[in-house]
Amino acid sequence: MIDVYFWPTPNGRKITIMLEECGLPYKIIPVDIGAGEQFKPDFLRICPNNRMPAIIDHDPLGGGEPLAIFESGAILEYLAEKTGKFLPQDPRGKYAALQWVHWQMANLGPMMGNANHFKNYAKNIVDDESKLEYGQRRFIGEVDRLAGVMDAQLSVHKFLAGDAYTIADMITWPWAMFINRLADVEGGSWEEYPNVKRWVNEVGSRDAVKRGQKAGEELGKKELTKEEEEARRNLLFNQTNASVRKAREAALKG
Ligand SMILES: N[C@@H](CCC(=O)N[C@@H](CS)C(=O)NCC(=O)O)C(=O)O
Repeated sequence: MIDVYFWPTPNGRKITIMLEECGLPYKIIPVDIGAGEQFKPDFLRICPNNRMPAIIDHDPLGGGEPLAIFESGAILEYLAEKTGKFLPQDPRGKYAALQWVHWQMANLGPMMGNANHFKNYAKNIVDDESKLEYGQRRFIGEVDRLAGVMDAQLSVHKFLAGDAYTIADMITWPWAMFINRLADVEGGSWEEYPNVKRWVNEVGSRDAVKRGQKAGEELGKKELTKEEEEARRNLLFNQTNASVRKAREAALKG
């Protein structure tokens, strides 16, 4: 059994999609990131970065004690190695996929996260919206560029790593499915990225992807009051070493 420390966000869904694709049994352990559960000592002992997702595999590859892993890219690589699925074994095929896994982790995810922040959240935080203009331009421009990079790749290949569906597609899809809404200032158009659109629909039509996307969705559906929303913003968008030190020290004491 694999415990998945999870909240229904794009990074969380990468893991449920892969587990569904592999048919591995798993149990969702909710980590309500808006309520601060990512700072609980039990979670920090698994994930020192206070971010979900993370997993504990109770029947790990190589045997022995349960194995804890954080960072979605490392988790997907591990699950691919454990099952022998969705990551080719030959060096060319393997690195064709892994380069896109790292591209998603280092580029698409962080840039879309920041574009989303500046476009949709930051206006509730700053006193003067004109202060957001540079951040919006910078991150929306980067998302547009990255969507173009993906589109070029998908104009000559069926999937990101070539002919085969791999963890590169699973790690990228939960973000790329809404890239049209973040890649331009108006938002909403797929016109510039027809090949990404084709691939989003194709990957999204897989039964395992649909199940992985739906898993745990009820967790994020609670209606919040204005005060609760503000408290969540304060918690999520004001983190520093000093603000998280106490939680980290408590976790280390164990
Ligand atoms: N690079 C990490 C990113 C994880 C991440 O940013 N998770 C967010 C939710 S999507 C989180 O846990 N946020 C909690 C917080 O900001 O305190 C991964 O891919 O696993």
